[in-house]
Amino acid sequence: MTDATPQIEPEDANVNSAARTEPHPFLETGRVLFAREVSFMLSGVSLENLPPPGPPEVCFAGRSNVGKSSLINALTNRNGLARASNTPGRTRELNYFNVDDRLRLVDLPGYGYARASKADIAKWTELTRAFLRGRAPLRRVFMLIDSRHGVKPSDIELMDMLDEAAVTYQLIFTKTDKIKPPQVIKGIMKAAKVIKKRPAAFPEIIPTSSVKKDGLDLLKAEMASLALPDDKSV
Ligand SMILES: Nc1nc2c(ncn2[C@@H]2O[C@H](COP(=O)(O)OP(=O)(O)OP(=O)(O)O)[C@@H](O)[C@H]2O)c(=O)[nH]1
Ligand SMILES: [Mg+2]
Repeated sequence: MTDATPQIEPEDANVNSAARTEPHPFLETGRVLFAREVSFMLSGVSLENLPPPGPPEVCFAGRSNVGKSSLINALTNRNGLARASNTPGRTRELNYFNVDDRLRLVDLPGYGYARASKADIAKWTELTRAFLRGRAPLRRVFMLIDSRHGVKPSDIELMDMLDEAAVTYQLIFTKTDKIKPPQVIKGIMKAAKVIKKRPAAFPEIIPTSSVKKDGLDLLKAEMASLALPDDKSV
């Protein structure tokens, strides 16, 4: 972590439980997991062509351009693994990545892009809703929020759906390098209030920067806590 990593004070954590006060118990497991092989599996445009259920799955959801693909690249230390671009709406499929046969990451197409066509929005809604509500191995949705913009109405819509479907989601703040640390903390506090009473929301919010590689250890640790155990090391 760099000096720019926002530190949430323990007293703030007590107010909204957005922050961790103890080291994450899966930090080392997460480091080892992501040091192993991560490979692209497939791109699915319909639920029928997704891989048969296997290891636990986590997905990255969020508004268009929030940084989903960049975060996957940063986590796996592979620049071109997930496509990332300046063109919103670039990711149009459900992209599957295999992490050491113990976890699958799914990069979802972004939502909330103002200039998307009605047909594209309808397609996103149909495919991702069906995936998010009905994918049996899905353990957690990482809902990415741009630190500069905070929670938007389209994020709230997704939260409503996930609360109703009882699918756990965790907020991940992205692009923290773009604003000053106190502003990041302020945004996280605000978001913590939004999720406080939501039944399927995981209370801890993780600030990240794919550019500075901040917050990745904690995110890896969260994912490791959901992955199959490492039988190769026993
Ligand atoms: N400064 C900064 N820029 C970032 C960061 N993460 C992503 N970006 C930039 O934000 C833009 C969008 O990133 P993507 O990773 O393509 O976003 P996405 O959420 O996958 O977008 P869609 O696939 O369109 O939904 C790109 O220009 C990235 O370089 C970050 O942590 N810091
Ligand atoms: Mg993308």
